Amino acid sequence: MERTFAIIKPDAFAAGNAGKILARIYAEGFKVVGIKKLYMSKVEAEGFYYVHNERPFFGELTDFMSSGPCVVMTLEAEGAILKWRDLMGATNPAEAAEGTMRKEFGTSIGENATHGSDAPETAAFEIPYFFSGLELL
Ligand code: 3AN
Repeated sequence: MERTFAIIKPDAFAAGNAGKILARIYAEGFKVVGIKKLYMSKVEAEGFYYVHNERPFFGELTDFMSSGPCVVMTLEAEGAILKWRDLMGATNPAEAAEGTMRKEFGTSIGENATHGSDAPETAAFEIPYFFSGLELL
């Protein structure tokens, strides 16, 4: 079993799509090991996305992620990292496949509804950034 880290981003939460996204997560067979709503500060968003801090969209990305509440999750499944990346779809909703979360709920490359860890090392940083061991029992 593998764990990954997922976010229902502020755009999807504000649009009332958190329930639909969570329903798909369960329908695809993930176990939701940890889940909570939070309202990230700018500094917390900058810490989370520090690997992108040289990218031109870093300011826009961290403004957006701290613009409203989101839902953070730790998901478990066989091959959870790739499985959740597949269910999310391409970063740009315009290029995402039919039936994916970003196709259904994303509106732009920045406001793309969901986040997911892209590798085991990323998940190993992202999960404990938001969840303590006790929250993942
Ligand atoms: P992914 O989330 O699919 O792994 P990354 O790692 O390339 O995509 O980018 C991280 C996040 O930064 C994306 N989820 C997206 O919200 C945002 N992002 C990526 N490219 C752009 C861009 N050109 N303009 C604005 N935001 C972007």
